[in-house]
Amino acid sequence: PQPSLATRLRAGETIVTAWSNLAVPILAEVMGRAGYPCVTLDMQHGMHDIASLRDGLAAIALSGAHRAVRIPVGESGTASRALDFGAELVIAPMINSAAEARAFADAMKYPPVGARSWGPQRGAMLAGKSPADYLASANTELLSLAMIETPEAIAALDDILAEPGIDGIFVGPSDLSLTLNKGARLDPGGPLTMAAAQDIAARTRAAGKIAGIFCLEASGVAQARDMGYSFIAHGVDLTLFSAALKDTLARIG
Ligand code: 3PY
Ligand code: MG
Repeated sequence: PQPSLATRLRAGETIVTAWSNLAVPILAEVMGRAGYPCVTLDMQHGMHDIASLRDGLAAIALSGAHRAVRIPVGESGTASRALDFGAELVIAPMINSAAEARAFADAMKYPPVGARSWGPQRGAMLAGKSPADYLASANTELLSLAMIETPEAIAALDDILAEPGIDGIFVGPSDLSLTLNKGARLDPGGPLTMAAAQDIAARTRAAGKIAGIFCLEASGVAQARDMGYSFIAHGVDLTLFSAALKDTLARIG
């Protein structure tokens, strides 16, 4: 069988994930079939709900790509459901303290690391695992990434990284720029944001954990990889579809 997402990331591979906003399971599958090694279903700013998560995760599995989910702010219970439905990696937005990281980790990991409740029938089915095999591998194979997108989170970063149930972080450069600039402007590719991203990657790698980031521009992917990021999001279905339509209309003339 294909190596797990956790195995690939821990081996140092760079994984670029497509970003599914439109909550159309077939589109998520199409992104996987196009060659993305991973597809992330976004429940925070994207339109996914529990039903599209259920069907979207199955559709991604059909494409052979890895399955990731971003949950809404403060919804640790949804992190457990995403895992139960077959997510291999969950991103939690706006984690600003060790306590918030621990609440997320508790939902992601079975005892003794956390307090996740048992019931992963669908997740085990998509992973092709028996309940016993699923339990034996879940805490190490299913990854929890805490989003770092405020100065408070940067100040708490070492404590967040010290949480045993947190496998890594994921930088949101838009919110990070908005909060670093105290709401004055969005500047996700600006020097202040990029310097913070560089520092966050270095501290995360020093802690032996996975560094992830969202890239708005394709050119940002190589830059992020050079900073030490290995789980990199680029390519939003809504944006890509709109650009392709405009391109087609332009070529019709
Ligand atoms: C951000 O840039 O703030 C994000 O959350 C990216 O999705
Ligand atoms: Mg954000």
